[in-house]
Amino acid sequence: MSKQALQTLGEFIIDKQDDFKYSTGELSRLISSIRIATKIVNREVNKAGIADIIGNVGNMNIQGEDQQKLDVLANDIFIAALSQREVVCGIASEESDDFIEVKCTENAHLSKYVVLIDPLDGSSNIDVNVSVGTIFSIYRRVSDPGSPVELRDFLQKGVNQVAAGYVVYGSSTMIVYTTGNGVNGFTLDPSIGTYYLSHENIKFPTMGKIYSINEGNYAKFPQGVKDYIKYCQEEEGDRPYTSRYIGSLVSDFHRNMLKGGIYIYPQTSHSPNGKLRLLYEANPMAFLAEQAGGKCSDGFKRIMEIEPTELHQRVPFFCGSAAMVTQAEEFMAKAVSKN
Ligand code: P6P
Repeated sequence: MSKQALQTLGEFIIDKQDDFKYSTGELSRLISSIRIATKIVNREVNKAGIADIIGNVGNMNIQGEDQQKLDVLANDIFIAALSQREVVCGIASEESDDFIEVKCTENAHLSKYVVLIDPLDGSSNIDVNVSVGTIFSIYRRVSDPGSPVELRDFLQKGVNQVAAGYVVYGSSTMIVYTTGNGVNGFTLDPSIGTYYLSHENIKFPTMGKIYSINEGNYAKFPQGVKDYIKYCQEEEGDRPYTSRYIGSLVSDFHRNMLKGGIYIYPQTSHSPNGKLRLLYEANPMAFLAEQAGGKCSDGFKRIMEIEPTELHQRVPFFCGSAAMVTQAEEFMAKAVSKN
């Protein structure tokens, strides 16, 4: 019997159209717009080494980090792709201090969705050819359709997300996303610019043997994290675990989701809220993790229940195989109870 042809992302989006409540095709078009942008960013990331577009442009973004040229370019590509198709009424980006109201087309303000995006996460890895990623999160606007977009359209709890996903520009380029009905991964065939369904209904292994954390910050970690790391390193049962840390959230998350593991970016004595941003890093990754049967918290409570107060607020982040996150939370709780 002939092998069934691999489904393309375009075919998948159409097939799953009816999964979206009150589907009008707008969310499908929104995801297709993101798909187009990822192909353009992929082309630019792949030629970064030779096109002399790496290195800093010299200006800083709101995070106080040097903006890499690709950061700026990726941001522009996603904003252009999303703004010109009347699929969103507002965009918030790691690279932009304030949210952007989309007004460049006549009916953009009638769109019911807003997108929050980290256009090129892990960009400090660009110069050393380590994989980077894009992370996106999609909500329905809460302000009145047709009225100007408001900050409250973006400051929504993660549980309100309509869709979320990431792109990993790695040894192959993949887009992994959810609309609340499981997690599916698509791999790009760059020779024809088509994404094919390669990882259907991805599930986080309940338990794993990989822990991902920047142990260079060990001295600044809360006691509960120090205790959990020591537990992972002990010779007992199926430990010691393996430490794997790429320094690119999307890559560490992706590996852990396929193989089982936990990624932790905790609060430290220098960064009381950790480093990752709630709205366009933690929440979308948490949505994906939970849809794949994993777990995601700030060490104590579910990430997606956190009430946002600022566009670029940071949050401690414990995410991965459910049993491992629960174990880490137990170490956090025990350390607090001892204080
Ligand atoms: P550190 C990249 O800047 C990022 O936001 C994540 O992609 C990555 O996991 C983390 O920061 C790395 O941070 O402090 O360990 O270099």
